[in-house]
Amino acid sequence: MRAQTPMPRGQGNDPENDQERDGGLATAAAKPELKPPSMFKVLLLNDDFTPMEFVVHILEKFFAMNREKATQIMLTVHTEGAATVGIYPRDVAETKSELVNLYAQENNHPLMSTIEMTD
Ligand code: TYC
Repeated sequence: MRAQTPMPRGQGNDPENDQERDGGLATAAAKPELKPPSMFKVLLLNDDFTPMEFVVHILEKFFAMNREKATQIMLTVHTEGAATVGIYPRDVAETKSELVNLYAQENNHPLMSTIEMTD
């Protein structure tokens, strides 16, 4: 049997006890932030000049697609004018789109990507 020493106020060891944790102050529990982040599509736009092989390379390099998937998406952009190539939180989508545009520019191709909020 353990000896029971009285516990002074506010020095308990129960982490679930708000009053002890807050040093005796009455505090409101924080509202839990449960909203998932808005998601953004990265779109690839067609143009008349960028070589198909370069577009396939972009999709492999920045969107981790295998050659077959990259070729299929490239042809969708070519025939439809644009296609979604990935969906990410805003900062990731912005970064990917900017990296694609920079890389195309560095390689002297007019290829453009842009982002759009999902519904
Ligand atoms: N239309 C281009 C061509 O005929 C190919 C292309 C595909 C360009 C997709 C851009 O996002 C693009 N060479």
